[in-house]
Amino acid sequence: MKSGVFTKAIARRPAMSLGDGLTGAGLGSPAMELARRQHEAYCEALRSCGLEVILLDAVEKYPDSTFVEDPAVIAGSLAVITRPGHPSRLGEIELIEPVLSRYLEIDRIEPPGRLDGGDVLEIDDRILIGLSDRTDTDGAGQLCTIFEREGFRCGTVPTACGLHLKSGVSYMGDGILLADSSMAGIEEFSGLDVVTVAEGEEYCANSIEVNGRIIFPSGFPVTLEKLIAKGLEILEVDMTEFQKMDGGLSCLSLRMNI
Ligand code: CIR
Repeated sequence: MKSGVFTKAIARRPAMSLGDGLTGAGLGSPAMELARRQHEAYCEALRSCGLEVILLDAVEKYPDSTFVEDPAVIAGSLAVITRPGHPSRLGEIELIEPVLSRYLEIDRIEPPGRLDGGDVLEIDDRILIGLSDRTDTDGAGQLCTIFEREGFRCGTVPTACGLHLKSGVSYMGDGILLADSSMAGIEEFSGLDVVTVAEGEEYCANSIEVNGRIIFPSGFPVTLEKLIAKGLEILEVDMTEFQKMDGGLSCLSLRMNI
C-alpha cells in the first residue's frame, strides 16, 4: 500500500507448482521458465524505482504463495497479517509473518474473519476494502478498526470487477484513479480523476504506483495512452504467465517505507 516513499519490497519467487494454484482465467497453464523471467523483470522494475527487493524462496507447497499481497496488508510501520479467504491459501500467513516481523509491528485479522490483501485499496488517507468471494464483512470490519486507529478513514465497497477490488481499481497517486468500467462510476470515487480502462483491457486495471512511476502490464495500448496523456511515467512489464493465474502487478509484492 502507498505510504510515502517506498524503500523496500518483499517478493517471493514463483513455485514450480504455480500452475496448480487457483484460477478462473481460463488462459491455460503458465510456462514456468517464462514466469520466472517475468518475475525477475518485475523485481528489476521495482529496483529501478529505488526499492530494495527482499526476494524470498519459492514454496512448492503453496502454489499461490508468489502472490504475497494477499496474506498481509502494510501501512506505515504496521503489517496486518490477514486470513486469506480461500482455504488453500491460509497457510501462507505462517510463511509471511516471520519475514514481516523483522521490519514491522504486527497485527492480525482473527477468525472467523476473512480478508485478502488484494481487496484493500489505499487512496491517500482513505482505505477502501472490497467485499468479495475472499473478503467478508467480519474481515473488513476488523481491518477498518485497525486502520482507523492508525488515522485512516475506512469503508467497504462491493466488488464487481473480478477476483479482488484491486483487480479492477488502482490508485495512481495525485488524485488519479485507474478503474475498469464496472467500478469507474461508483460514489466512493467521486472527486477523483478517474481514468477508465479501455474495453477489452480490463487486466491492466491492476497497476502500481511506485515512487512516482507507474508499473503497468504490457499489451494494453489504449489505456497506456490514456495514462501517458495524464503525464504519468510508465514502466511496462510482461505479466502473461501470472495473468493465467489471476495474478496482477500489485499482488506480486508487499511494498514498505521503513
Ligand atoms: C488466487 O486466486 O488467490 C491467486 N491465484 C491469485 C491471487 C492474486 N492476488 C491479487 O490479485 N492480490
